[in-house]
Amino acid sequence: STYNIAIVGPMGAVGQEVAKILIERNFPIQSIKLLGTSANKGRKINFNDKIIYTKEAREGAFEGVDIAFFCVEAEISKILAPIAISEGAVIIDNSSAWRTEPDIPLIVPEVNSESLKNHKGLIANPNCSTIQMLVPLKPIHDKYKIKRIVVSTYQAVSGTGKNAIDELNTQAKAYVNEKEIANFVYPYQILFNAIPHIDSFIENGYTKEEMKMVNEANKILDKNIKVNATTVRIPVFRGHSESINIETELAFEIEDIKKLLKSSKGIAVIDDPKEYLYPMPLYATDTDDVYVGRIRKDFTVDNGLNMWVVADNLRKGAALNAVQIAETLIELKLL
Ligand code: 11C
Repeated sequence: STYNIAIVGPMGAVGQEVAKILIERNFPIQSIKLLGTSANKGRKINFNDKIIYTKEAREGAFEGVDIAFFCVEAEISKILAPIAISEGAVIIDNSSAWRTEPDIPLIVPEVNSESLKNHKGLIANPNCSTIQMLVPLKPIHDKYKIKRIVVSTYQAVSGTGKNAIDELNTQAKAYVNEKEIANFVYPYQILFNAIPHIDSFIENGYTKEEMKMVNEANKILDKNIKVNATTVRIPVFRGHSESINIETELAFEIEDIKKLLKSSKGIAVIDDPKEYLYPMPLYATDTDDVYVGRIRKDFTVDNGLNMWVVADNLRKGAALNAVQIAETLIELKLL
């Protein structure tokens, strides 16, 4: 069968990527609605070589919609989600609005698709940096039981959105043309810089982005794993990178970890440092896999492991994972 789809926020970085991925993967679409703000009503958007006019996301817009991909800010999701659910749509929400609600499933299909059962019309898509961390950690946790995770991220500006992509572009052009470099989106120039500040700071000294990695990993993978995160913005357009250090309960051999990762879904191991082979964001851009490399022992503790993990934050980190959730809902007959 085919489905009536809506994309809410079709002009944003994630919304556009959802549209692209639905077409690429030949998603069984009966009809498509593109829903935006009232200011963006009536805009022409090309979808699979057809012109679609955007409509306003408001009461009545979700009638007849089977699956709604929400690609909007958390505050907007809070307002629109109850409307869409009451009109019968199943929402896959990319924002942070609903992720920590206990009875809302937070899903990475390779990790916890069984939690989709008993959904109540809304499924939350995790934060990009959480998704790419958990895909390779899941098979390791199943076999060796992870006790603790220490992760540091190197995150692309597209995680912030279109305005930040524009800001890095503009700053690069200003530099080349020897003009003054202005910043609006980030508190400092991002070009040639690294800013250890993603989302806002909270009382405990961490940022919300860091706490998302902690809370979401505990909800999705295992509540008993201790997680410590530092998240940093770097001047890369697309592709988040992560240095991940873990300690496991059981002893492992590095070769077994590599074999395990190579045989797991959604992962590509690129790990031959002598040949200069390791994952990098420039080459992960526009691809689907989570890339893992620099796999090596941490000799400072028992059963310690280091890895370098890279993925396209707009694809596996957001739009692709959302579309895979929809595919899993169909496969498990949960619509
Ligand atoms: C970033 N991880 O890279 C953020 C973007 O909670 O969905 C995603 C924010 C979220 O800035």
